[in-house]
Amino acid sequence: MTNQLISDPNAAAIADLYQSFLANPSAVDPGWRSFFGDLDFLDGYRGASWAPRATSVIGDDEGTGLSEALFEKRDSGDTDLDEILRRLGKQGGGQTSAQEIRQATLDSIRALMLIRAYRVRGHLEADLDPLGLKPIEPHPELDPKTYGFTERDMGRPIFINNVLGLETATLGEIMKAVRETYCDTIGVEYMHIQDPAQKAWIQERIESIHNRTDFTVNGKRAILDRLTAAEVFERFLDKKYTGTKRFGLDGGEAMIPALEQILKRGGQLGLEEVVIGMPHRGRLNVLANFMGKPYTAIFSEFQGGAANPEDVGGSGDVKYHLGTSSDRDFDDSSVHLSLTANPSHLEAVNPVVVGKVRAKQAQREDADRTKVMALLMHGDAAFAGQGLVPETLDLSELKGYRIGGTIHFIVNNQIGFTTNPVNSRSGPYCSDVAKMIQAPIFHVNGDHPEAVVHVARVATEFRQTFKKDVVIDMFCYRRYGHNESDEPAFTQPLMYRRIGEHESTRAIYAKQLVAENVMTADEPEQMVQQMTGRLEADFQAAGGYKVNKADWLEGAWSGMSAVKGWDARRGRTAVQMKTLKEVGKALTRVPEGFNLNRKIGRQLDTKAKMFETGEGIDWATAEALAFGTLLIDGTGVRLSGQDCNRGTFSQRHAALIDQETEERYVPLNHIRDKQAAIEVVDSPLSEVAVLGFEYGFSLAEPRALVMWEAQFGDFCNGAQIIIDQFITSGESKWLRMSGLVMLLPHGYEGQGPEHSSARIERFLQLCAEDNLQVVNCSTPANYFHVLRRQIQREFRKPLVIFTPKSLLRHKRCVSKLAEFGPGSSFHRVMYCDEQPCDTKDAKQVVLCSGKVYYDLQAEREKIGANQVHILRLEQLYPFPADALAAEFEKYKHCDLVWCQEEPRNMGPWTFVASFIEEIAVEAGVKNPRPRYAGRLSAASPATGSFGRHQEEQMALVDDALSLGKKAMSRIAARKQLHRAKAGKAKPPAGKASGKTAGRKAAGKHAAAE
Ligand SMILES: Cc1ncc(C[n+]2csc(CCOP(=O)(O)OP(=O)(O)O)c2C)c(N)n1
Ligand SMILES: [Mg+2]
Repeated sequence: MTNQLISDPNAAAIADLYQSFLANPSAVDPGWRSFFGDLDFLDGYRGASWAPRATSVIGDDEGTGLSEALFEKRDSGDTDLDEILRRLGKQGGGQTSAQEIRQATLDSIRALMLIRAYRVRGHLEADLDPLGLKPIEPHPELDPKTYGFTERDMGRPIFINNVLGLETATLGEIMKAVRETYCDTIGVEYMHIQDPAQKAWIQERIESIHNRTDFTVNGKRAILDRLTAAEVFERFLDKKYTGTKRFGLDGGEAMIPALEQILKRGGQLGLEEVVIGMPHRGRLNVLANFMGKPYTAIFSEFQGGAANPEDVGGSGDVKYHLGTSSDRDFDDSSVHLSLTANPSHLEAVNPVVVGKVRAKQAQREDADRTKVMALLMHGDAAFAGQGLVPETLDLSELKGYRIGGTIHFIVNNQIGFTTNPVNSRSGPYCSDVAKMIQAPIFHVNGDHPEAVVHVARVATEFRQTFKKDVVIDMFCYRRYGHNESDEPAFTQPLMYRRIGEHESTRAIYAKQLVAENVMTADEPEQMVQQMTGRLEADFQAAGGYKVNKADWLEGAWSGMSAVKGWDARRGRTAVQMKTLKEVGKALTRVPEGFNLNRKIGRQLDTKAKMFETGEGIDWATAEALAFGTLLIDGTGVRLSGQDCNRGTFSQRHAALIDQETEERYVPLNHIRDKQAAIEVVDSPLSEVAVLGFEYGFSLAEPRALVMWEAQFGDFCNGAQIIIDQFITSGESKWLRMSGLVMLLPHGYEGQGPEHSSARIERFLQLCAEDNLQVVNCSTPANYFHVLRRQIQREFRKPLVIFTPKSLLRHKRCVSKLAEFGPGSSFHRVMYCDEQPCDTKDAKQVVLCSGKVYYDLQAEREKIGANQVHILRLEQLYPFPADALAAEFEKYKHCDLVWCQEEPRNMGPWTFVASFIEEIAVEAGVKNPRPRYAGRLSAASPATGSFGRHQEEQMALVDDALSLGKKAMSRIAARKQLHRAKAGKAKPPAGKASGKTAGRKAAGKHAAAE
């Protein structure tokens, strides 16, 4: 059915039809049924309340059907009916005819359809673009004619049952109300929200006041004051540092009074802290005019001054990436602000901010999430284009990640560098993606600062009321090029001609205030002079500005200190046996009446035995011991990742599930009465947003063990921006420590190219200046210690752990309980407890890391390669030079081999080779250059064929255990492979020959080149 039907000359019949529909929907034909059914607002009025209301809300269940209401009134003989009918145009009272009721019903249906259309699509005719680049196209659904109204109908009162706050209104009045509310300088999108209370709240909030706030004189002056500060600051920078990049806010100045409003209104509604994330655009302005960073500090940075004292080190960052924090006081409240440092990568900071907020809410015991809020600013092109935006939005309502809503502020300058909106998004608005979480969206014209401040106020109230994300999309323009040295007319000549002729927001608003007699004609200019004078004075002072205190290790971080030296840094990780057993008990205890899965029950029995005998502690139990012992010490533990409660390999079972009720029981939260809590969160299927969130959490909470686990390690490249731009470089760039742990399942087990490698080589390539810790533990006990070590020192460093898959259930990959107990610690280098021969009789030392150790050990036993000793590098970075040097003392007479499962261009080889050689040279090892034994260089990390995998694995283990072989270069190995392919030679080790690799390698001289 289309709207034309309602304008049919015989449309009065529709009213009859509607009566029939109300009485019995199936009495009308399906087309009409669906038409009336779509009028959900009419459905909403069924009921019996005739009481006056402030405003009726479409979709509200309490109202009365229009025609029913009219009939009810007539039948009840209610005297008010005469009054209504009089207003509806019937003169003289008397019994109302069916014809009149029909006409009134039809008018009402048409009017309500029209009002609804404005609520849904009014934004399409709103005056949003300050530049007026495109004419506003009339939308047919917003035209009264579409509903059968004509000019003649403008003055007739129509019964609208308190919709728009009016019982009856003429079409003229209705049009005025809906156009002011929905088509002025604010366009609202909210009818996609399914929650009736949220929808109703917005409707009432904006319709009752025609979507505008009447600001007081003081309010108006305050808005102009903030606009003046914003504009003059940019102009001043432009004059003093012409051509220097500052990514000015020019054209979007109304953001500054809007942010001010968010804080002020937020403070009144209980807000104590705001964590901010924002891109380059207008950042200096936000720092100076919103966060209160001293102008002198900013000028000093423009003049080449450092943002931190020299002695704290670090590489620093450009000024429009730096974070800062401050306190702002309003009336009776004080709000703490912290702007999160961010990289160039647009939108990458979003999940980091959200994670920080989550941690801070816990610290402030902000159970209803009113005290701490995230405020994210965005560019239009970035918000529409970057995948991190929806991935982060997706976290907003999830139990393990929610923060009670973020306010998003888009500086929609209608351009992204040189890209026009038509090339940067498919949908009509840059904000469309936010509809996926049913966030309300307020589009607003940035040249109307009162409207911008008004929507900031409504958005803040919405967030504080419903604890949900909300979006402000401020249409504005960018007065200059992308940065101040770009020429925008190369690519957008017409737009920039228009901008060139366009007065600034401040100037326009100043004129308005003068016209409204809020101030005298020369006051705006006096405000400009005053601001310029202040900046000039601070500019003069900037030369002598010295940062005397580094902005770090404050607040939650106080008591922490910078790391000194490269020694073992073991921390005290050993735990009393009594405590270990206490945790063990909790791990195997289930509440009375809990319906445990039978297989899990058997696993718990096995676990109980481990603690009884003190033997055979497996990987998952060691991990649980690390968590449990930290919890007892009062350290919170948080782990999130895909399916991480169960564990990808069904090894963890952090939560037990009742088989009848699906209730969850987390044994580690029931160790003893007073303990910290563990939160294990099954994450959505995102890497980058979830890792960013956990990184953010770790920035704000140094005293919890915070971990992210990849489903398989190779998926972590989906989060590469967070790894490269934050985790590995954040401390150096921004002096921000993080103790985040990444658990990355890794290991060659024949599962194909995508489930074998967590790309050890990439992490090692990122290692420098003590920025990361990279470990590949081979025993449960060492894993336990490295997890605990993360909390037991006074500094924090991100920790990357390559975690095992098959070793989770490997008979030999177990530890004794004593290895967790008094006297134990993390080992960076490990040798075998039982060596097959005396060190003096050894001929070869095979160095390796991780799972391949067990393959080497088994094969060595099998073939009796007793003159081969094996050393495991448990920590790859910081490279354990001192520990390895101590080991080499005993093996100076031996050949050195590096064995790995990964192809030669991957895994640790290229990283460790030179370290090993340098240390061996220093230690006086006779032949210090290690020989490579592993897979040949490869484009794909692993083969897809299980058979070929096994052959390769056997070949590389054989190769490592073979004595006296000469090292083979990559080129030589490649040549040999080519010859083998041509049938002229044996393939080199690490490449399957096509038949099972030989077992007689040990002690023999395998063919080299
Ligand atoms: C992930 C990412 N890709 C590319 C860039 C390069 N870049 C910097 S600003 C910009 C345009 C951003 O446009 P918009 O989001 O509209 O912000 P505006 O500069 O207009 O305020 C681009 C493409 C970047 N910084 N980050
Ligand atoms: Mg833009």
